[in-house]
Amino acid sequence: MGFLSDKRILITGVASNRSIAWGVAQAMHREGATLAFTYQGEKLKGRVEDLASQCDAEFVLPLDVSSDEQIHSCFAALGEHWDGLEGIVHSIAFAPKDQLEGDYVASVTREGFAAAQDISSYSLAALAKAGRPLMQGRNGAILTMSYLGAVRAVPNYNVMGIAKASLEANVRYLAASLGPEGTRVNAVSAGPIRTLAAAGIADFRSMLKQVEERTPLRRNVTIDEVGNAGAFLCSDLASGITGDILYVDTGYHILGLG
Ligand code: 0WD
Repeated sequence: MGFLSDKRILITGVASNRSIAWGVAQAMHREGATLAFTYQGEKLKGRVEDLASQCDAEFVLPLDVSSDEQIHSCFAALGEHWDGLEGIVHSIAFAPKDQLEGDYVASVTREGFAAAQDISSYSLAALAKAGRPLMQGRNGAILTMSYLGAVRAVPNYNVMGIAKASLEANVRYLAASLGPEGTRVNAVSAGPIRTLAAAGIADFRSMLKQVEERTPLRRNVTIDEVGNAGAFLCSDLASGITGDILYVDTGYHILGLG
């Protein structure tokens, strides 16, 4: 019996079999969780349905977090299938491509900044709010994905770094708010991984190379490693941990001078 065998968990942010959310879903499935998935837009529907079936998912729902209506419908539909929810995995981020290249001051715009905050940070609070009635009193957990750019100035990461700083603060405020009703909220801060979202960041390849050369473990992290840590954080093994950011980055964040 796996350590998530009594948990029903909603997985967002699967866009391909390289997605971090897919690594988390596979680890959770292995540990016995009952899963449901969401997909953003019709284009991803078939692919997410295929992946979801590999995890024996009970259902797959549409969800674009920029729409309050879709968030509402998603949780209404979820409530028809399940009478409660023990976990939400939020693995979603977006910023317009022109915001993720070059000098921060030169590239930042009001619209780009707002879009990054809305989709990459506010959406966590929106999902927590929509899921609250189903999660109350169930010792459940919410998990999101952050990156070192939240706390260090990383070239080209720009507005996304500020959105991740906001996301990490969001984790703390949500943890304080939902803790009294038994829900924990944590983030994994993952090292760089080649995914569709990462392809939007200028010069991403040199980030991977630099990490591989300098990080204590001398290699990049995998979605399976992030998945295992995410599964742990959403399980009762992590019952004393909330409001925290767990680095799963082969140790890169501890480095000073290179
Ligand atoms: O190096 C990396 N890949 C890292 C990613 C290092 C550390 C953290 N992360 C974070 C990302 O910032 C993000 O929060 O992990 C999370 C997942 O990202 P990922 O797995 O790297 O990327 P991907 O496989 O592309 O999944 C992210 C998905 C979107 O994919 P695309 O490629 O279409 O942008 O987030 C979803 C979408 O499926 N997404 C949305 N879902 C619902 N509503 C929305 C939206 N409005 N926007 C994006």
